[in-house]
Formats: sequence, structure tokens, C-alpha cells
Amino acid sequence: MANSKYEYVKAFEQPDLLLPNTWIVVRIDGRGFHKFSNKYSFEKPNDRRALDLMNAAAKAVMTELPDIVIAYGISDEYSFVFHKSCALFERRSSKLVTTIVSTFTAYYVHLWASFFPETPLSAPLPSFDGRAVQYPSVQNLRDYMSWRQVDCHINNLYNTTFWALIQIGGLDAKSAEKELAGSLAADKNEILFSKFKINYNNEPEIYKKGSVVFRDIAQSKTQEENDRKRRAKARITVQHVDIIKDEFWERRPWLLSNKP
Ligand code: DGT
Ligand code: MG
Ligand code: MG
Ligand code: MG
Ligand code: MG
Repeated sequence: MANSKYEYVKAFEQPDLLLPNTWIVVRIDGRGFHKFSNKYSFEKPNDRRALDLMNAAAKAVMTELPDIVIAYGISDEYSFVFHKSCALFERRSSKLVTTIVSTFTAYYVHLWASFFPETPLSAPLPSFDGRAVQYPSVQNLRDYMSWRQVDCHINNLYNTTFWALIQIGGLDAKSAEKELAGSLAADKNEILFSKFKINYNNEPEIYKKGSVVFRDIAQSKTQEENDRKRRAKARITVQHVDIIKDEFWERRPWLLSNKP
């Protein structure tokens, strides 16, 4: 059967294969969530329902895409990590990114009512952008994860202090901003403690550390079960723990190990 005269247009499609043997991070981020969070009256600085919804959508994405080894979420963003040996969609960048973005968005909308039963969604509906970045070494990947978690800490310390100054201290936004201009972490801790008797260390871990989603393999599983089977069976868990220090990774060697 002869090709149609139109088929030449296929040659305009450009390949976008990600490099082999590199860790792939797909990071998605809510579009215009500054406005979105106001529209739905998200609590400031942190809305637990909004974060739980993000985490539930991320868990659903990981359930549908077993190639994802770990995910990390803060604010309106989530990073999904594919193993360096991942061959899903032939490692086509746009196919990986768009699948994650649309799956995540679909679940975010689908699960909305369970987390915000009082406030139905209305147009404009939430949407997310996404990009894929490749990291050649475990060190680079861990530095990426550390970068996001440090960001979480810096933003949360700032926001916690900023909103305490406003909500408890009675300042307006401009004055609060001025008070915090040029301040160091120690200064913010001091403001929180001396003015508001808030010990930042006692703030909820989910706000301080963000959310780490991964498959927790029970240590006691029989050894005959091969890695793949164990991974498939593993429970997906959400934890608010330090992923900067070695301990998290050393205790869970299966997360970044070489796969058969
Ligand atoms: P973008 O990403 O360029 O489309 O624009 P935005 O507005 O999404 O900006 P982004 O992603 O840099 O910042 C996230 C916004 O979402 C930020 O303005 C605060 C808001 N947000 C995220 N989580 C919460 C929350 O738990 N509570 C409140 N009140 N706001 C939140
Ligand atoms: Mg942004
Ligand atoms: Mg955003
Ligand atoms: Mg964001
Ligand atoms: Mg198709």
C-alpha cells in the first residue's frame, strides 16, 4: 500500500529521547497557584488539606507508573524520579512529562472533593506544567533532592515568620516584609520565639520537610522473591523526613540500587 502524499509531514516530528543511563526527574508545578490558593482560601502559610491532596495525587501517579522510584513534594510542586535504567516510553521526554502531568492533574481534580468537601471546584480548573531533567550520577540526583528540601525549609521558615507577624503580631504585609528583609534563619527563629513563643523545631514535619513518597519494602520479606516482585508488592508510603543526610538512603538501599 503506497503511503499517502501527506505522510511526509511525519518527518517534522523531532525525537526527544532522554539520555540513556541517567536519572530522570520530572518536576511538575501548579499553574498560578498564588491565585488558586486565594480563590479556595488555602490556610496561610500552609494548608494541610492542599498538601494532603497533592500527596494523594502523587501516590496515585506512582501507583500507575511503577517505574517511578521516589517522589518529593512541597507547596504546589512535585518531583518524580525515574530510575536511570528506566525504559518507559523509550525515555521519550514529552511522553514521560505529559503522562505525569495529565495523570497528576486528573487525580488532583478527581480527589479534590475528598479533601475540600465544602468547596467544589469551579473554572478555571487547576493545571500543572512539567519538565524533565536528567542527572548523570546518584550524587547529582541527591543534590537535586536536597536542593528542593532546602528550598522547602527556607520558604517555610520565612512564611511561618511572615504570617506570624501578620496573624498574631497584627502587622500588615508591607511591615512584615520589611521586618524580615535581610534577616538570617537565626533571626527568624528568634522572632518566632521571642515574639510569639513559637519554637520552629516544633512545627509539623510535613511543613518543615515536605513529603517523600516511596515504596516501603518490608525488611523481613523472604529472599527468594526477586526485586521486581518485591517492588510491585511494596506499599507506597508518604513520609516527612530528611532526605539530605545519608541515613534515609542508607536505610533504604533498594530505592537507588541497580536494578536487574
Ligand atoms: P506559576 O507556578 O509560575 O504558574 O505561579 P504560582 O503562582 O503557582 O507560583 P509558585 O509555584 O512559585 O508558588 C506557589 C504558590 O502557591 C505560592 O504563591 C503559594 C501558593 N501555595 C502553595 N501551597 C500553599 C498553601 O498550603 N497555602 C497557601 N496559602 N498558599 C499555598
Ligand atoms: Mg513557578
Ligand atoms: Mg506554581
Ligand atoms: Mg511552585
Ligand atoms: Mg496514541
